[in-house]
Amino acid sequence: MTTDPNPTDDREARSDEQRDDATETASGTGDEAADDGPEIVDGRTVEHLITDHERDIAATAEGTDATAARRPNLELPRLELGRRDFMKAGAAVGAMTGLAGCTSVLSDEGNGSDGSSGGSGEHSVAPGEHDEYYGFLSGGHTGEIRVVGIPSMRELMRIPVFQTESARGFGHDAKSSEILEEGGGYTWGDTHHPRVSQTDNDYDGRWLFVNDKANGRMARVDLEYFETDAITNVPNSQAVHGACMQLPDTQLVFGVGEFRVPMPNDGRDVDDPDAYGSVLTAIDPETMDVEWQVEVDGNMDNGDGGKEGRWFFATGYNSEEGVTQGEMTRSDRDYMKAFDIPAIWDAVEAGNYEEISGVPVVDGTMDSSLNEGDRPVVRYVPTPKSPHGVSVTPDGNYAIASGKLDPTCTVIGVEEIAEVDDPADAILGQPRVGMGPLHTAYDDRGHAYTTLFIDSQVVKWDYEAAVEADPGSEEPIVEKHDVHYNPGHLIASESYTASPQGDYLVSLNKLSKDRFLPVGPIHPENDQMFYIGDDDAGMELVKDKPSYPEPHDASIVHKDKIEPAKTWDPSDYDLDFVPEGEESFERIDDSTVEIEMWARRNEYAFPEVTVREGDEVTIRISNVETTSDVIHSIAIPEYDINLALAPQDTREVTFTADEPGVYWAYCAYFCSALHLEMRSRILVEPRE
Ligand code: CUK
Ligand code: CUA
Repeated sequence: MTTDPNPTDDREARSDEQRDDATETASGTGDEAADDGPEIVDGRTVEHLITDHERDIAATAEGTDATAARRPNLELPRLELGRRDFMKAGAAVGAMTGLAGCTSVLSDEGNGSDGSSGGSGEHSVAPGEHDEYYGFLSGGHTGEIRVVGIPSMRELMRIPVFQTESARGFGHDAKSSEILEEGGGYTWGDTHHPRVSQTDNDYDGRWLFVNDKANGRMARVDLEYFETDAITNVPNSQAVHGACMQLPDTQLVFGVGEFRVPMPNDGRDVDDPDAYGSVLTAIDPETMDVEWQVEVDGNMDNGDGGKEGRWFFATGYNSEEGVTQGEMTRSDRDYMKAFDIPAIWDAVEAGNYEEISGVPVVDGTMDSSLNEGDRPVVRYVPTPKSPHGVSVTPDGNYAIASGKLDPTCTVIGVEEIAEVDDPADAILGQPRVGMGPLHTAYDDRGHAYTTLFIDSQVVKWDYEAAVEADPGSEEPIVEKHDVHYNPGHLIASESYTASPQGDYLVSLNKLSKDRFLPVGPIHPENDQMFYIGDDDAGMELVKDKPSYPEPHDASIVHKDKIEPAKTWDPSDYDLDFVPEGEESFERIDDSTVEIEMWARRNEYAFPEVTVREGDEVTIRISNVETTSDVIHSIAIPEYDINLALAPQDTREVTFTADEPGVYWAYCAYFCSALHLEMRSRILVEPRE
């Protein structure tokens, strides 16, 4: 594999079409430069960034002109993209046809030995073999978490979090229904940032926390049972976006508020945007109670915790505090906020807060009195235009923010942030990495990997070199590699800990376009895995995995750090187990029935149950199997219920039998040869 060590100069003059072209002609001329491309070469302005991106998309779609003509104009200041712009873009693409893309892509995809589509060889996992890592991917607006094995990228499990889900019975039994109900009673969520709890800056495998951007919530998944066990509905906040913990020991879980809203949002100030606010929320990981919030200026976006426990960093956009896109992107400068956690606790303990919706809210806005003096609660670090991702380097020395609408990353010194008078002086480096930098992950050798949304690439760079180099320098760049296409997050194995493994990197690409068989106008996304363990050979694209919409972030945890249960331990459950022989049917009163029963291969305790129309029926049911993987369920037709029952698990459900008739309750898990016969007749007798 021949990786061009310095492929940066002609980067901005590229397009997806050109890349596709290069992919097809695997023997392409990889070394030729594309110097005199179209005028789109220097993209420090929003206009250029958006034009570039829209051009890429338009050029790749079939029938460029028609597509472009249907595309709505973008409302950006001084910018209106119309048909003419896309015609221009089409011409630019034409001019570039035949120019080669990244040479490493040519060799990866062209040599056939370790092709990107299916995966084979060294980084594949043979049938029956286990993966090295768990990957926990957020499911975006499906509201779930997906568990994949890495490096195979096989999907191992899905964990419903914010949505009801029948296969696992989530939102069907009393306990999980109550979790969803107490979490606000919504039917969906938008999970973005799954983070696994840590002890001493390493994964402890206890919990996974994930945000709900849609309805402003934070959930906790128990990683013994791989099941959601708590949802906190965060007050004073819409869109809990960034999610992370206070390290090194998961002392607090942080939710980063994005959309600014009135606080409380109860009808006051509806059309007075100046009175809206955005808060950082601190949640106790054990109780999942909100401890405090800090109000800040501007929108916030993503967050990450320092390794030492003092600082929490959150990027932000819309320092303009506008309510339209034009207003939000007017300024060239936004802020990364550095929250001084002990200073915030001091303020809370000293009573320096306002209680809103039952939560202490500390004023961390720029003009707050708590930000005067030598121990401000929030330090505002000026960063270029709408920074998006932020992540702290494994050594804990730097917080790196990705520019989004600016082609740089900003390297902020964590020690320096505590010492400098002017927070701007904590900026130690600002390499120019490429167009549309969104998120950054790390290996164990001092490299940062940043997704470039607009360039459709991952750039590998050296963060110590970035501190040495002049601002705007491209020298720290080690390598760039194409991805397909438009990556959001990327994640490297154990990159969020103090000791990344440095072997695998997954780029979560928003668009898959032509990479898979077409499946209608809603395309899958494309999660691409790289092997990054060989710095001499460069990044090696190993796998494409189509992905249901839509993962944002992920955490990759070594398998030895997770200890899932094989069966339920009844003592972990707050219901009493129902052993064989102790089943019961009890009529409590004229309209209340309580049933305790069990399930095993291939029967339920009761082959039939008779109740009366209008009865409130409670069924508690245990799966008495002790053999792992013998799962039963009890599906109760007409009453919209399916309880999944892992071995030794007990679940309960209450429903009103308001429809007279005969209903066959059945087991929906194929559990044995007599699975189809595993049924119980529910007779609902009409009342006179
Ligand atoms: S955000 Cu989605 S790509 Cu919610 Cu972390 Cu950047
Ligand atoms: Cu039990 Cu099928």
